[in-house]
Amino acid sequence: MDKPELLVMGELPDWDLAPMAERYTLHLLYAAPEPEALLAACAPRIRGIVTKGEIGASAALMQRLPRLEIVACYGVGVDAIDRAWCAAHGVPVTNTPDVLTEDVADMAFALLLGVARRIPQADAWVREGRWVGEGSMPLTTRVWGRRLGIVGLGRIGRAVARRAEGFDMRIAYSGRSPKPDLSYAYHPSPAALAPHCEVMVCCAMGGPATEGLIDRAAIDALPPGAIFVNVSRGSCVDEAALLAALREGWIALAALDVFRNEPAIDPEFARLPNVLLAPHAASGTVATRQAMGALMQENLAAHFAGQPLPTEIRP
Ligand code: 8YV
Repeated sequence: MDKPELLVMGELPDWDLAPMAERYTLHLLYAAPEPEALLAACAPRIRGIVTKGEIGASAALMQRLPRLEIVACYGVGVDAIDRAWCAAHGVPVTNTPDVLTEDVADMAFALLLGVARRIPQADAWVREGRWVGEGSMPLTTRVWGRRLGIVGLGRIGRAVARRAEGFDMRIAYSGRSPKPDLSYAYHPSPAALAPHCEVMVCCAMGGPATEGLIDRAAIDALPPGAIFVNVSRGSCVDEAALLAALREGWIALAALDVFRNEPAIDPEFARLPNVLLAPHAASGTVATRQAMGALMQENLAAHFAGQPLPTEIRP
């Protein structure tokens, strides 16, 4: 029997591509010198799209694939996939929840500690001989015991909160609804949460519901000198307002793993000395990426075997 043909939108590790190539015919769109020519040639036979959190599957693409049966996302966030189109055309969408939660929460804390305690600058201070030449580096900012506001207390937000408890932080959160199982103070919006936040960490899911969620009003409501961390999606933030607050020092420090228009981010971020940058790498450990790939493949295998999908996102 012919192998099902899949369109692979973004680069995947060889440890996924190799076993997938045995079961499927893979069309690697990201590696094609002429993506349009590749698409024109294979579109009528494509039965599945494999995509990633940061790379989308648009209606314009999917309507060119008359045999499309499944969209499998290598990532938990499916904001870049046109789910309304998928629902209307009976195409299931799967993602990779849970397996990446703890690593993303680790990264939120790594970024928070990195920017507050000036870890990149500390490293440079030693390497550049400034310790010998100038003595101690400038003093840094305390993290433990501070007031933390988490925007979005889903799986990742809760994992951030668990870590924050170990740092004796005083935790509050905002989200669509209060979580009755948790005693942290609830606020209905980031603007309402902001006055509490010496540190604000954004863990909200992306997509239309959270577009511009952390807006100018929320940023203006932060106490002066706040620290802002984002491990969710750049689209959750009004970046112009964030940049203005960083320029003024209203937000003293920011640590960002996600941006609008990745990877060609607003170049001003890289010019600001009070920002720590990461290239959308929060889930990027070998162990988690292997687990994400395995779960994505389980979803594909279940689909083509006619079995229930392990982690389908309900339309
Ligand atoms: C990316 C993510 O998918 O899970 C998500 O929503 O954004 C990330 O884990 C990852 O970078 C793989 O490309």
